Parts: sequence; structure tokens; C-alpha cells
Amino acid sequence: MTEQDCLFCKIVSGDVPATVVRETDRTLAFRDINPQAPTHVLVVPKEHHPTAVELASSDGDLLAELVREAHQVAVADGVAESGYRVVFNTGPGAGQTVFHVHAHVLGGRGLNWPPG
Ligand code: IU
Repeated sequence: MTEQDCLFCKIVSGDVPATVVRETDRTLAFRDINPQAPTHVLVVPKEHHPTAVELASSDGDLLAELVREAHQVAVADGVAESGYRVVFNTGPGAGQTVFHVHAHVLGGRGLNWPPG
């Protein structure tokens, strides 16, 4: 997939609508279209990076900002105290379908371990 075809690049540019919950100069957080928990928000960098591990190598500060923003989403949704999960699906075998790195922020219900 090229960046021109990337769904999350189109959400960042506003060409595809999304319910945005937080924005910084370098990140955007929006509600997942198919929520798996009462809070299910995706936090993405505005720049295109395919995976968390690639972002860790090329811009570790930006990866850290995604994690800090995930916490701010949890605070804003009132799930930070009870606990929430931050997930980076990495690779098709782990269920990654959009190759623009995104932190899933899940909370608002009991979360089982191990995950499915
Ligand atoms: P994944 O980790 O790559 O599988 O996550 C992609 C997520 O993007 C998934 O949870 C979808 O429900 C979500 N999503 C979205 O929020 N908006 C969309 O238009 C599409 C997928 I397509």
C-alpha cells in the first residue's frame, strides 16, 4: 500500500471523516469505526510510518508521544484509573490490517488475558 492509498493518512488529511477526540502537532486520536470496548480509540502519528517497530527506529520520540497521548485519551474517557490497554498490532499474523502505525486504546470493560 502506498501512502496515497493509506486510510489513516486520509483521515489525518480530512479526506476521510473520523470522530477525532484529541490532536497534537504530530498526532491524531479518533474513535475506531468498529469498537471492541466502550472506549476504543486509535492514536496515530500524522506522518506515515507503517509499524510501531519502524517508528521506534526512525523517531522514538514520536512513538513515545503516541503512548503519552494514549494515556490522555484514557484520562479524557474516564478509564485511566480503572485501567486500559494499549495495543500495537504488528504484522498480518497479529491482525494488523492498516499499515500506518496506530495505538489501539481499549477500556471501559473488563479486559481478558491472554487476548484472543
Ligand atoms: P488493525 O490493528 O490494523 O487491525 O486496526 C485497524 C483498525 O482500524 C480496526 O480496529 C478498524 O476497525 C479500524 N478502522 C477505522 O477505525 N476506520 C476505518 O475506516 C477502517 C478501519 I476501514
